[in-house]
Amino acid sequence: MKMTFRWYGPEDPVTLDKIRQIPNMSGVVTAVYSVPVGEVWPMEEIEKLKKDANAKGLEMEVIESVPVHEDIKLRRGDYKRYIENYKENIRRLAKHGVKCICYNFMPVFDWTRSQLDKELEDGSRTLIYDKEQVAALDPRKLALPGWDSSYSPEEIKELIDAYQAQGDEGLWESLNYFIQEIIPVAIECDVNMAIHPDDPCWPIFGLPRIITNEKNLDRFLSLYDDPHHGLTLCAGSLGCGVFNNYTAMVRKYGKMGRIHFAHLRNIKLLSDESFEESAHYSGCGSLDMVEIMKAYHDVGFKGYMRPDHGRMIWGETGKPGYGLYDRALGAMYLTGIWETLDKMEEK
Ligand code: DNO
Repeated sequence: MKMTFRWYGPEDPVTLDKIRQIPNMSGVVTAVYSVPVGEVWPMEEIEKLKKDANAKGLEMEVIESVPVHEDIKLRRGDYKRYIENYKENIRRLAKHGVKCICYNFMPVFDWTRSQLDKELEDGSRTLIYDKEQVAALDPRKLALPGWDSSYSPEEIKELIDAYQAQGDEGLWESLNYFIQEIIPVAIECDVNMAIHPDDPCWPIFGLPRIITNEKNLDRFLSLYDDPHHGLTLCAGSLGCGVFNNYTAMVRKYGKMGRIHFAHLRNIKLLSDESFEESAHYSGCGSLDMVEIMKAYHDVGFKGYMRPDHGRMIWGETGKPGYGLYDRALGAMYLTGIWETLDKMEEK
């Protein structure tokens, strides 16, 4: 296992100097943010990110994400050109030593929450998903960190209509088309493609969402029989569905060698389809982190891991979910569990 940390590039207030001081940190997970979704990433920008990270003793072997243009997910418009661009990005990243690319296939909206600063009992602030609050939101006017904010409300409305017309099976067909095109390039470049599950793992705003549960992950993996076609197994995204057993998924897909990237965070399930993001420690949430880490350890997980969203603690402000302190605590907690498992195995 290689512990990594998400870094939003030179603009990120969580600097490389801070990240490198977290014990056991092997590298950063980053991306080129200056290029519109779908376009080719300039070589100089990839190179600069890598140079900056390497200069601080950090690797840049994981990219999160190379986003997939909506035209690809809808198989319309310029999708063929965008797929060619995507292949070129895989090649360029591989040239710079990237080994794993995370992406998702969520229509229009990436991860979704209804509130980004809910105060918890201990005074920390966190992200929550409340079913009722979400139902009251107008998706045309929503914007969350990490989303492509280049669409106008009218364009979002049009996109939502197009996805509803396409439906689940249409989205599967688009995904299959995309996978058949890009995986051969990933194989050639020896880059592991790791799809991120839909977050949360159920349909929102009437949009199809398909990377949500074990049955669909099985179906996804069966699209291409090669280990370069794999998963980012995100504990928070899959774990918020009561129908998912995250630990069992780690064991199953880990044994198959299909998990390339692990996102670990804890969530507290509040009711059906409502949850808050808690501290990583098992005692704070609904997921048992020791059981999860043990499953990764038992399957001999050699991929990348990162602490996922943290709360805002100690007065920190910044990008919701991506402050320094709570994620650093999470990284150390996970590293501590892993070290214990290693040592117990030696005995
Ligand atoms: C949220 C992240 C997601 C993730 C993408 C991967 O914090 O986990 O935005 O990066 O879905 O493509």
